[in-house]
Amino acid sequence: MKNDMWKKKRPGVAVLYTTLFLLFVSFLTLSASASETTVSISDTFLKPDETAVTSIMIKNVSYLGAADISLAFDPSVVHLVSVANSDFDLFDAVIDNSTGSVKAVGADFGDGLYGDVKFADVTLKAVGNHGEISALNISINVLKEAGPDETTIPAAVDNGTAFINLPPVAIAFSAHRYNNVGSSYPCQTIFNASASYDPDGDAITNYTWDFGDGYSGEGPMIEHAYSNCKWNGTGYEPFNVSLTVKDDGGLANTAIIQVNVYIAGDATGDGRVNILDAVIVGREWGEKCTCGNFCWEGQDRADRGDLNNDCIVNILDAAIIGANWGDVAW
Ligand SMILES: [Ca+2]
Ligand SMILES: [Ca+2]
Ligand SMILES: [Ca+2]
Repeated sequence: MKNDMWKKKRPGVAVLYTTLFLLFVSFLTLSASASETTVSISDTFLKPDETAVTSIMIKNVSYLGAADISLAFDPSVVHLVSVANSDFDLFDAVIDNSTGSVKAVGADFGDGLYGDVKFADVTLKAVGNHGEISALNISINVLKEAGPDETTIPAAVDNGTAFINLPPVAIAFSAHRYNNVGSSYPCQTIFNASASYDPDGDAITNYTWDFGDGYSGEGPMIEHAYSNCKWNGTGYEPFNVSLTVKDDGGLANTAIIQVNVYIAGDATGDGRVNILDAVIVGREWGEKCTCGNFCWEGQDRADRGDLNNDCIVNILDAAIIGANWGDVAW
């Protein structure tokens, strides 16, 4: 009897929860669509005495009619060469490189601007020394809709920075692009970031790796063992490995590479350990890495056949196939 009463009540509870859930989903949808207008200037990187262009954007507007925006900068670090190329029909800017400010106004002819609007391209020249920075601070004096009502558009500000410094360039290699499963066999992945560089000669002070499996590490050369592979039902998915390098001025750059982690003994990458894998090891028997640093660059099949990642295809790789004969990834 108790059971019957409980059963009768359950549909009402289910309807209540469904309604609450739908309300929550529609709230999320509304919040996502009601994103705000933002006036922003992106970071810019210059060498001493050279110029670079960045842009002031007014993002996510509708019926924008006029804008009056100021930009403040450190005139001992950068000067402004020009402020131009606006999406507005009428545009004018007054640059003052002695105080470090520019005041610019744009006006639309009446039909309004929509979406992401370019207020202006700003051309900067570095007048300071390598390593110096200048804030690029925006203030909004007027931002209003087209038409006679003078309706103000509320907006957030996203300031930028001018760096007299170029960011480093991250370059990542995985010595072995295949196999890489390291839980039960000596099959470490070796990652190498030593080709990364800084275009203006700064020291690279940080090499940070994210191996894509929840683990991370530091250093220009690093080993990592994956403890499992990602089988999606029809094939392996590679791990995305990211390398972030920083120069001694704190500027960063990130590169992403993919590594293929297979079950032990699977040279072909089909998810099974069988005769086809033995064939690869047989055909590549005796092959060694030729490009140094445990690197199989340009030797794709030998890389596959080197199941324990020791840079030679030999009896140890054949033994891994033997020990895992018949295994599957699913
Ligand atoms: Ca640099
Ligand atoms: Ca296979
Ligand atoms: Ca080997």
